[in-house]
Amino acid sequence: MKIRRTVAAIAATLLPVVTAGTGQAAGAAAYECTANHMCAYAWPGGDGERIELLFAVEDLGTWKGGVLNDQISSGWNRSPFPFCFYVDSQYRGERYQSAPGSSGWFPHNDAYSSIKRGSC
Ligand SMILES: [Ca+2]
Repeated sequence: MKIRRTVAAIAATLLPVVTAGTGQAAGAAAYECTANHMCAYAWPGGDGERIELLFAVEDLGTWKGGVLNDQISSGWNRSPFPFCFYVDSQYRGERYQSAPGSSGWFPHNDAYSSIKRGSC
């Protein structure tokens, strides 16, 4: 009896760990990005609405009803090229260059309106 109680206690202890593991799996889904693309996300940490680019978008206001216009907070550049993010459409305004292979938080949070492959 004493042994069975111990096993039950361990099982109860492990249960929250399993739940946490499920949470980690959801976290691992963040930063989804097709190889060789520049991916940008609405939320920090590579989560939320995502755009995957090979070259450019001149006005995020016209992409998917503007769902990512002035919304991008993070990205993952899986391409071999730098990408330039602009706070205004038509590749104007303040800018941020995402280096090949880099990922993480972007400055100008919730401001980007156009993106183009190449150095800023
Ligand atoms: Ca903007």
